Amino acid sequence: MRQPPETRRGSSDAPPESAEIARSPALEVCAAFDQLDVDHLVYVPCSTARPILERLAPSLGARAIVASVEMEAVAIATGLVLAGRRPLLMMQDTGLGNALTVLTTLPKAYHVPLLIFATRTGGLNEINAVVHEYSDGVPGMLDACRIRRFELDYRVPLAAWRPLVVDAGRAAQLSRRPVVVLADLKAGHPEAAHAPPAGSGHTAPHRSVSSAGASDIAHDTASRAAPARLDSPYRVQGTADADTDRATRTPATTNGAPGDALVPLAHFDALRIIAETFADAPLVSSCGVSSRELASLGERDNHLYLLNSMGAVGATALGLALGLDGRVVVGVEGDGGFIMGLGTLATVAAVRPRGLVWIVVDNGVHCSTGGQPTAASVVDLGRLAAGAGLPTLGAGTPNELDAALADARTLASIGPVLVHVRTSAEVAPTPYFQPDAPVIGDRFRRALDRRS
Ligand SMILES: Cc1ncc(C[n+]2csc(CCOP(=O)(O)OP(=O)(O)O)c2C)c(N)n1
Repeated sequence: MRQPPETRRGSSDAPPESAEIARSPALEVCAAFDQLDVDHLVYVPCSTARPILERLAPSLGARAIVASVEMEAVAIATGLVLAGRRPLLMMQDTGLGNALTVLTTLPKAYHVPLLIFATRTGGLNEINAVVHEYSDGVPGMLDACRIRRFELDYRVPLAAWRPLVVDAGRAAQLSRRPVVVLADLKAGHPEAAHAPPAGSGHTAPHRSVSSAGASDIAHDTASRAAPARLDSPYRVQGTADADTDRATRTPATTNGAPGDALVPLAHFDALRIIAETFADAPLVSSCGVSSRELASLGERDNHLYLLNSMGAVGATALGLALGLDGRVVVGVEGDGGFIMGLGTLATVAAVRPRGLVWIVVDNGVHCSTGGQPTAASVVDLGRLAAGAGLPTLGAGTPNELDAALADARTLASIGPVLVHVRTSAEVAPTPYFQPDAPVIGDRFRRALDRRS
């Protein structure tokens, strides 16, 4: 049992000892993150995590990244770890469901250590009437996916919170797998029944969440100044023709060689040109046809072939670009995957990582699953990206692609670039491709090490 503050304080005038300040679950958890030397925070907010977020995020500055959805957060953090960083991932447990496919098929499958701190919903003091329907099943869901979990709630003595979170972080490192801490910060804690030190900016983590508290948070957010919106100074090539015949996928050319437009770019040729142009750059490719076609050109250590994790290419490449401090990183994915992870467009536009070249190879269909149409047969993805404020280059012929990739390399030194490549829907016959994910991950990490 901890001593009461009076008996531990040397004199009434002396500043409180650090051990005394760390007398709430939230502050114990923050102390653990300090001990683990966390260097990035990737998170989707939760109101009970607010005391932790308010302490961590300001100290990390631009290295605190708000993700649009939890699967994206997992992929960003995975990219950061592969780049040699020590990110912490925070989310509400309600978001674990959103993250589960990517969690299991990316960091778990590729043996990437990841510490996830998930705030518990449901249980004591829960005010959300529906969330029990989901949150009661969270531990079982993680168990079913064989993702290790640690649990923290009012039954765990306060003194055990910090070591337990540190243990979870070490377990992730030692096992080279994602590990989840499920922490109930709203259920009250008998040993933390006093407010944090005045002026610390923290609210009592054990208070139950009221609707008044919720509206405070909404107000705080609304009153914050909106970031300046940059108009894209760059051209949008080859993506502007809304009347393009989507059925035949005739590319809209603006700078191709004479006659270029008559020859639609084949999917395989697009990937070959991309691989040749960025021969030495770390490259993340999407599952299905893209990874298969790329690998058929010769497997490369600097290529991270995703074998599932549809929709996570942009986010993984974003994490890598952030972790590699502006080195050119290429993400290659299909239009279906891009649309699945569309929130990442907003995140990339907000975070603006230098070095990121995000290439959407748009064949208008889910080619890997038999050619079912994607929304890109109606929606112009290049315009979408340009609308988000990203420098966007379009291409629909080999010459246009060459030119766009050369420009993209230059522009990437300033910030992220999106290249929208329209191709035909045919794919090259490629051999079955099912390499071992941990081997791909290990090769990729070593390739990055060799270059750094
Ligand atoms: C979460 C998830 N949903 C569905 C799938 C099945 N799937 C694999 S590839 C693919 C289509 C990908 O389409 P696109 O991104 O356009 O790439 P393309 O196959 O055309 O190269 C789908 C739906 C999956 N792997 N993961």
